[in-house]
Amino acid sequence: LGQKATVLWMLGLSGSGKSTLAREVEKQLHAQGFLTQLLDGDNLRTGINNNLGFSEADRLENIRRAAETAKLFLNCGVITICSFISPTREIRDIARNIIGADDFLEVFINCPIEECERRDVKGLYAKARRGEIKQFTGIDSPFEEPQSPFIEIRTDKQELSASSNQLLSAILPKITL
Ligand code: GGZ
Repeated sequence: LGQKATVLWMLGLSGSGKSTLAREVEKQLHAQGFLTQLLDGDNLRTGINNNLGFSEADRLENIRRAAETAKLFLNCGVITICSFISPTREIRDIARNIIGADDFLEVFINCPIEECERRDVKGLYAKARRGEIKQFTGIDSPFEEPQSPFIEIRTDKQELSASSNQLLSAILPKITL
């Protein structure tokens, strides 16, 4: 393999564009011959994490298992793209400690909550505002911005292709032998 394995840990609010960007970056990496694995709420919360909800303790366990899973992929040489809200510094420290700081690239998908709520792709913000979903991140559950991410991507200020290029050019030196 002509690649150096690493974990891209993408974090941000619901609706910030994490999954869209994660899928686009994975597509571009594949096209360049990299071996990748995407881990996100869609494939973990329906499978190994299907007994977990959104309490603080469950989010912590969600991220702990996600990080342990990412470490398995990392150890077999795969570029592992993780996409989880990962709302608190404590939660992200847990992930970083499991994976190892040298292989953990924190990618902050920064989009103001007003814009996430305006997009409301799945109607979840509206439900949270009506009280139909409790403990919704940014509404009645905390989101702490990272203080020193490897990279910050403003999805409200640029198109998907620009965000993807920004992320790819930052990580290529880290994943190329
Ligand atoms: C936040 C929630 C909640 C609550 C359901 N709070 O935009 P989505 O829908 O597709 O992605 C969100 C996903 C978040 O799961 P994560 O595993 O990334 O979260 S964490 O890192 O905090 O464990 C959202 C949906 O689940 N969702 N209820 N209450 N997001």
